[in-house]
Amino acid sequence: MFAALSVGMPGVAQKKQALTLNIVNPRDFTKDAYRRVDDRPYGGGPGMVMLAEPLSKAVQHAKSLLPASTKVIYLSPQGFVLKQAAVTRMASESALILIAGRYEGVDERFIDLYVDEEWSIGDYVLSGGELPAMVLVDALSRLLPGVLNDPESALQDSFSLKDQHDQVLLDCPHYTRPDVFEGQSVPEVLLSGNHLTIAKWREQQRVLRTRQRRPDL
Ligand code: 4FV
Repeated sequence: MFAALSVGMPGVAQKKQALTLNIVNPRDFTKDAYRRVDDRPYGGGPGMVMLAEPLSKAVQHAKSLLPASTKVIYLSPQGFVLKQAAVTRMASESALILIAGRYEGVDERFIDLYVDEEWSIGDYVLSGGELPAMVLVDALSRLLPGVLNDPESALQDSFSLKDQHDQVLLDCPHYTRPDVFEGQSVPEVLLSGNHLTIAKWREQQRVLRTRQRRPDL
């Protein structure tokens, strides 16, 4: 699954040596023949729970290769819902250890002993924490210095944009060639070459779109 991180922005970030990824498999830290990483839940109930031991050994191994202050982040639906502000804060860390769980979740004692922050990519349940971990890596990779060709574009994105009251805004509509597509033309203002008018129009569109689509913002 993690091969997807060798393409796109995470791939670019690695090629530019702005990002180093090490994938650690808890199965490599098991002792039994079946390399078990899960077991049945105390108290009964459906599904399996990830064992604390292999995860703790895997995290200790990862920590041995990283600064002692490295934060351990566990991706789970029980975490804070991830927003751009948190991604921006995380991007300033020199290293992070991301825990991708499976099954019903992990033994709570592992979380209590080793996890610094628990984050969710959204209020829905996936089959594993690998995609959430990769989502976070992707969001982080584009914020690392020297990764985006035009650093401006990171600032121009939805959720990176703030209005004059520091409110988060959705991004404005974007257009490219041809100037007429299936009978639909491009807003005249964008063809005017007047950068001030264009900037004003884009700002108005951001505010309008945010009000219409995300009144919660
Ligand atoms: C999830 C999320 C998520 C729950 C059971 C993995 C799955 C399985 N992680 N944001 N939403 N995780 O659904 O981060 O262990």
